Amino acid sequence: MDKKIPEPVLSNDHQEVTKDLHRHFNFTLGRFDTDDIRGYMLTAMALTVRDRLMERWRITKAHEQGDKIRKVYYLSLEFLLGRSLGNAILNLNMQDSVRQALADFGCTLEDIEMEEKDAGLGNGGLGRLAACFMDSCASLGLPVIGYGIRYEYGMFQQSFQQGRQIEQPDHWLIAGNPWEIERNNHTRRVKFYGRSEPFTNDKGKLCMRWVDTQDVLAVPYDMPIPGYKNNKVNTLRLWKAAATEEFNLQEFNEGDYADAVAQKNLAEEITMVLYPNDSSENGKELRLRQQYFLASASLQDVIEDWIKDNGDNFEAFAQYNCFQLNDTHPTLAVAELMRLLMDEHELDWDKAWGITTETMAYTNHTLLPEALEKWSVELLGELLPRILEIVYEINARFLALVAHRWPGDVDRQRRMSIIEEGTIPQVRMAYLGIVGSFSVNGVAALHSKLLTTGLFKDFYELWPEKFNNKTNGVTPRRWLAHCNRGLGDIVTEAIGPGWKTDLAEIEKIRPFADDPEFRARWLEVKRKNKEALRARVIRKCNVEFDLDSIFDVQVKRIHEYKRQLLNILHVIHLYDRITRGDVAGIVPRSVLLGGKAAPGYALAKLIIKLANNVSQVVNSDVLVAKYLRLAFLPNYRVKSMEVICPGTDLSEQISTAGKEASGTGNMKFMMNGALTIGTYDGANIEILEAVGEENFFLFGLRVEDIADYRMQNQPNAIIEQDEDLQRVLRLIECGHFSMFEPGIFDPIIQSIRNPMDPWMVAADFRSYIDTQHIAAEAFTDKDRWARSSIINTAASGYFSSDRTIMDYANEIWKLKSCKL
Ligand code: 26W
Repeated sequence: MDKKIPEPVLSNDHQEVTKDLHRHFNFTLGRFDTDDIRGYMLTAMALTVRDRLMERWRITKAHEQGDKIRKVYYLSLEFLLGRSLGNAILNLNMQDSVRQALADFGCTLEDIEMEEKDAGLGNGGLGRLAACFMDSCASLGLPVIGYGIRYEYGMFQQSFQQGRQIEQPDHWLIAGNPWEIERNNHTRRVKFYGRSEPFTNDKGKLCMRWVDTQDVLAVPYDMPIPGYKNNKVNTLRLWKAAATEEFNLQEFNEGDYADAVAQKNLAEEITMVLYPNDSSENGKELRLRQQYFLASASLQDVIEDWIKDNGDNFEAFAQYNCFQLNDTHPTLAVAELMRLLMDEHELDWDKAWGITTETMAYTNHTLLPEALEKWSVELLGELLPRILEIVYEINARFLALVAHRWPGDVDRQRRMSIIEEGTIPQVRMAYLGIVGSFSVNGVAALHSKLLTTGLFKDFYELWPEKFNNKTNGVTPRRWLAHCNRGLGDIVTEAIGPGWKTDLAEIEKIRPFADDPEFRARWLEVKRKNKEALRARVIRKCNVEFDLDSIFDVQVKRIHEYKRQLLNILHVIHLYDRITRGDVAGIVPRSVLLGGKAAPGYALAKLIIKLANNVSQVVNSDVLVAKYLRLAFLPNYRVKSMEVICPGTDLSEQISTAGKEASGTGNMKFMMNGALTIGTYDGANIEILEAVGEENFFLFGLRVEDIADYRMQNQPNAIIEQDEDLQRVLRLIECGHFSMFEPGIFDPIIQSIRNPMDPWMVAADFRSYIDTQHIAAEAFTDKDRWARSSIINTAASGYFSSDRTIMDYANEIWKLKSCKL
């Protein structure tokens, strides 16, 4: 079919960009004065860039229209996008003209970039992964649409008061969001509450309908996702909740205006705030409403689109549509698709189930038991009665299958049931995801293996063909080209620019590790990046890092399994040695920590307090200062990482083996030439294999060891035999880091001494300390370090999200790229 594909007409040259910038500044924003212009300048520039995105968005859509193409929908409660301007400018190749245009206004690009707020619509790894995936899909020309929630308040902002975490709301939309386009005409209606009732339709068929519901409108806001220099712009559609007209009218007619408006809030609270928990969210109804709201609005959107071209004929639906579920959060989509197909479009159960199980794919991101979502049957029944009914039916048919396969094995039926029986019966969302999907994947090799041998073993025995691994990745555009121009430029000079779209090519810099001149330039760039990081730490923490010291960094959510505590114990150990005058072999070190604790996670918050208190003591001791500094960076987020990873020497990836599903920070650091000190966990294992043992500092127990060890884990015996650990604990216990608040760190001490400590802090202490020593020694050999650093970057090709997405596209989605 001949399609009319428009061409981009807006020019990227400096004059045109300047003209548009003026026009937006003066006319779109109505600014004529020149005072305090940065914020407006940012918006004007965003609009100038957006005009160019708009054209390419239209072109991308024109390509996709008309002849049918298979599309994928990435359903996620979180998209942690960070800033958009720099990324869009990079992808549209507008850097030079933008800089020149801004110069006319006496601004630099850096000046206005600073003004952009992060879109913090996610907690951590899972949300940022979704954002990297969107970037890769657009850059690979894949027809993938993201569906998420437009939270009014993103991830909270963190500050400290006497070293304790304080949370403040993140009203990121307050100054407007130039990147979003409201698409009122695609508004959907989502049902809640009410009841399910049988009826006979006009064809005499017995059907079910969901009645007396309280509906909420879902209004879509589209964000453009630009591909890298390929004229592609994909869509991220974020839903905002709004009250229906009737919702207000009913009360309004009863004369109660104020109540009517209050009711409106009830509907709109659904998309008010992102839940700031990255491991457990226990039974909050509002969270369940968010999940169903996303699933229902998105599925209706896709089905509506299908009906436009195909009417009520769903024969080929599965051939052209595929849904990737980002963890269990959107897995109600399984039951919702069944409902829409049966109740709204009159398909029978078997047809609907065939379509559902051919279109849904589920990704698991965690093995932590507390992070495995369950919803009480009671709550589901009240909020979504029709959905609960469908879940029960799915389960009944599934258990019949299990009974058929393993006759008489009632224990297995109980184990595998989607409904967990007990005093409070619950729906196991992961099981619903597995039963309803044709693909189930983990996010790193070890993690995927642990899923099939542990958590999902029964299901693996039933359906081995469903299970697969897709090791995570990160986008090399944001995480190298954009955030580390210095390094990107010398890589490009050495091997050309091909690595930006095919990171496997970066392997070609490996031979340069032997080139002394290249190594010198490499270290020079690293030093500049360390300067930038140092400046930020001074500004945000008032701590001065020594440029020549090893920059040792751990930034990520605060969680016991990630073991920031182990890191702090090492700092205390060094402090203890230095104050005792035992400084032989101590290499100057600057330790940076950063990350948010879930507001209700008391021990994680106490770990932050400990870090801050230790940093007070360490940094104010002039004798210690020569060797050791510790800073805790407040409000760690995407944009902080853009400064942190280029300036890091040593990346801390020290989770208890078997607990970190993959990790993605580990990949960002390695890509930027940091060396890793890490456990045999998640994607660390694959990083280690890629760089070789001599370029990685491996320590600690392995998963296999831990199972045996746990039985006879005796932290107190370990402590007794380890003088260093004893001294470290004694310093904490005696109140050295809490002079005016004695005993506040007791819960931390107890957790370490607890024979049931799941995180094995005491057990890994010795091996960690010794390996840190080896790392420090290695750092003193500048040549060797530079070589290892180059090799880390060279080996990072596999960890590009482009590779991950190609694996999803080929093996799960069966998508062909539609390269322009
Ligand atoms: C119910 C609340 C909740 C919210 C988020 C539970 C669990 C989560 C996520 C699973 C937390 C998360 O971000 N997991 C991380 O996902 C990354 C991307 O796959 C992995 O790299 C990390 O190892 C994993 O912890």
